[in-house]
Amino acid sequence: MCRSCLLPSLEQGKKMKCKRIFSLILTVVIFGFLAANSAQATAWTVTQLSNDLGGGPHIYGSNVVWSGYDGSDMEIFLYDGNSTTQLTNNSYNDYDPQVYGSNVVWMGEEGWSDAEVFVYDGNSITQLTNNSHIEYPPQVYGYNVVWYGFDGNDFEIFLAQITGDVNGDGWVSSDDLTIIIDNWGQTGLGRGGGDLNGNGVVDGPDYTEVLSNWNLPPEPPSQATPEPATLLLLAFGALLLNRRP
Ligand SMILES: [Ca+2]
Ligand SMILES: [Ca+2]
Ligand SMILES: [Ca+2]
Ligand SMILES: [Ca+2]
Repeated sequence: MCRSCLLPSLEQGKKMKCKRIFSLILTVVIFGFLAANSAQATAWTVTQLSNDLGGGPHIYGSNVVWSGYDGSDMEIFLYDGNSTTQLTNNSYNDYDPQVYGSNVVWMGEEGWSDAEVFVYDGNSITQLTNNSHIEYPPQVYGYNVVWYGFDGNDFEIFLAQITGDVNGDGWVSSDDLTIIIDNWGQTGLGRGGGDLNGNGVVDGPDYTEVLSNWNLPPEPPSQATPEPATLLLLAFGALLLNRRP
């Protein structure tokens, strides 16, 4: 074969060799970079959430709560990962917030010797205590709120739960009614088994407690209208009420 015929294949061979060398160098560089980064500490980004003398922060997931000054007294603020909402707007100090999901609890100070427990359930605020005694900052887990307060004689532990909410999901609905009907007449099951009033048996007062708090707080729109199955449950429950254990 003539020399001029061999030249194109020699050039192609050189190009292939260059490509292999370049790929090898690139691989070494990438692995070197990854290895160097894996040895570094995790990077953190700091964001200033408050601009109001914020104090006492607490976090659950991306939800952050704190007590901040509004120009006259302390208020409770909630940051949901995107924006900040001021939950309280009153003339006394609100402080020591805790958050679980969208539920927030805190203390509201009515005076130096008196404070009350408040809860925000994602929709509205409820005052859980109303007395002339001191209470200490509450804790929240799901729809259970607990705190330490004076009962008139000494200090005790108090627990608040949504009235009529058997399964503790924050809504009083057909799910709660189903548990009561399924366990009707049984004893020793506790609140989660349907004995809401704590008299030891799943009975009429428990059923009545669910009905009298039906859809409180309001259920999601998709569940707000009673379905035929729910209406059947209600009718069945009414029958049970006529033959209490
Ligand atoms: Ca306030
Ligand atoms: Ca009080
Ligand atoms: Ca429920
Ligand atoms: Ca009962």
